[in-house]
Amino acid sequence: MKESNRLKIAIQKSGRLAEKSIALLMKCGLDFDLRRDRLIHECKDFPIDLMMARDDDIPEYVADGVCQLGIVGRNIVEEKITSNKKAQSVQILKNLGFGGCRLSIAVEDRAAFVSKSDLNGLRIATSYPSCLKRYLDQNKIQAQIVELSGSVEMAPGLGIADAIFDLISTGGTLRSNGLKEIIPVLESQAVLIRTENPLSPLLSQDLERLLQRVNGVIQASMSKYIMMNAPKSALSTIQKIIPGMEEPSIMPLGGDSDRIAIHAVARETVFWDTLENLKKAGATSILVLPIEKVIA
Ligand code: PRT
Ligand code: ZN
Repeated sequence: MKESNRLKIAIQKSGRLAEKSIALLMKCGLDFDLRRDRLIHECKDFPIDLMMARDDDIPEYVADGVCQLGIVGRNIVEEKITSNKKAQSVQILKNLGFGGCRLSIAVEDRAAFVSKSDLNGLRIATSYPSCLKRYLDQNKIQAQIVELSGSVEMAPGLGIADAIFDLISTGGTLRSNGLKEIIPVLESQAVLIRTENPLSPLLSQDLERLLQRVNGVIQASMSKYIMMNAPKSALSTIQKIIPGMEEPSIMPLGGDSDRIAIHAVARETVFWDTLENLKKAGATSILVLPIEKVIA
């Protein structure tokens, strides 16, 4: 395939990952004119075009080199890689921190289930037959795979399966269908994928620039800027409490030689209990601020 001098990234046209994929790219400073109902949207200020696709097609587009990049759920990538040799030429570059879910095995609430071996002889409904087959083979379980394209959670109620292997996020769908999760098999979230085909030096350079921005946006979304006042003697305790803290800035507080101001970047989520522990250690006026961009 003839290589253009612009990158192309495939994202889901509509569905659970669509909005967040666009939001991520926009946070990376890419600006698209999305008003018209088109398949391809040109980015105005970066040499990249957006290709709108069904999520199931994205790994193949990237493997074929139709697009060099794609954003899709890890669940889809794993299914395509296990079922289709061609799709193996796709590389996962990065977890993107949204679209979190898991592929799990679930059975009816009333089913007695003690261990994996209880799956032997059951009919398991799924839209992910290759991932399920891999799991069953790896665990030497003999079960029948019932392939369905949707509404998998209804299969036990309809009497066409004894168990299901499907995506779960909150578990609400399972509960409302009288099912319970018994074995989580694969954790998934949206991932950035690239083709393994070599890129021209120009495209490689653009890809590097884009990746640096994606890393910056993801790091910023996980990081917080924390400011507080505290007794000097509490500094080492406070350093242990803040998750993923880098070297803090320490400043004297006017009029009080025993107290200092501490400013620090926490590289992980800051929960309420962290703030409560800081307060217990003597910190006051604690402020936690979002960080918009990070560049190392
Ligand atoms: O049209 P297209 O083919 O592009 O989209 P699609 O309809 O196949 O996919 P879509 O938009 O439903 O999902 C896209 C991706 O979102 C999936 O491939 C996952 O990577 C991710 N994702 C995250 C989910 C869920 N969470 C999720 N909960 N995909 C589906 N679900 C479904 C699940 O199948 C089940 O029916 O939601 C139900 C369970 O949800 P809970 O919250 O009740 O447990
Ligand atoms: Zn789909």
